[in-house]
Amino acid sequence: MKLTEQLGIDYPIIQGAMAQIAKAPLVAAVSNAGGLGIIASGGMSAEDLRAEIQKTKALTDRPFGVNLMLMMTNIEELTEVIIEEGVKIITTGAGTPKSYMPKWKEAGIVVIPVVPSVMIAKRMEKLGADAVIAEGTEAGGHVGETTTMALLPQIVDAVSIPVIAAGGIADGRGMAATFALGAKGVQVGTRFLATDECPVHPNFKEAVLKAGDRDTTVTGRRNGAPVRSIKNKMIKEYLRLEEENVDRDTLEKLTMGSLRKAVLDGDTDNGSVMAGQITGLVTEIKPCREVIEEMMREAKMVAAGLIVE
Ligand code: TUI
Repeated sequence: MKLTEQLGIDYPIIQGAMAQIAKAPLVAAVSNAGGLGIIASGGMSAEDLRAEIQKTKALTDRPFGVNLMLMMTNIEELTEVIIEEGVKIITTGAGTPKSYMPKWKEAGIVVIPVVPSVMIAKRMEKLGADAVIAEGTEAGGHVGETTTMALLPQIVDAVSIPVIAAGGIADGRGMAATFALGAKGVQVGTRFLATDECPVHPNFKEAVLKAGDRDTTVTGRRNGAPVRSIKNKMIKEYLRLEEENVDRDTLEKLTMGSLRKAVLDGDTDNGSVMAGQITGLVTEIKPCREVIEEMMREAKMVAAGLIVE
């Protein structure tokens, strides 16, 4: 079965689950445009998630999914809400969904883990994942080490389930490139930050529009939770402290609540402005429908016009 049929969507474009940002307005806009919107449940309580699912349902009749950030401690409760509300698609990130998988599969949910390596992709296939999202280190937020260009074909060769590409894709050229490497779909985050419907502070959108190809960096490699974001005052301070080998607590204090600062308050100097390396390509705010339709049109044109000689 084609991925789009399996997910009940028109186009194989999935919106990346961006914590604090990927809520009803963005999720419904992506799903209404024929892609797959995903609610980011990271940081939400079960009641928060239920409210967000119900808001989304009020805005769209199309399928949408929920992402579970596996570092969270309330996965069981979030799972109950997902099943009760009849959401049929789960993506996971930042860990292994091993212990939850049987329950999700029993509930008839399509499970699509985000994976940063071949080993984890194979493990997810064995556990019964319906597809995997191969996310390269170009992506924003919590990332692995390998680039999309290198990771994707290796995962495509290693598993028999569909592979969705993520990290570094913001237009039809990028989409076509990942399909050339064997992807059956793309997950896109950064491009959807700069959309009319994205409920992030305008300063955050402005930071994404302004940032160039070298303006993101990864912090936290040392403590095992590497995160890519746009360089700013806070990140420079973090890197300086990391260099000085300060203890974990000091670093944690600096980043505590930093995503909220950027997303809700628009404090792009002291907040965490998570975005991928492709941010340099994003220079205009558009409606989600336009992003999706342009991406499909361009990907088809690029793929049809490829000449290798
Ligand atoms: O999860 C993401 N990206 C994220 S989560 C997030 S929220 C956050 N906020 C502050 C600090 C840290 C996180 C922001 N961005 N992407 C998916 C992803 N999953 N990337 C890497 C992984 C991953 C890592 C290890 C998936 C599986 C895995 O398994 C390890 C194991 O236990 O086998």
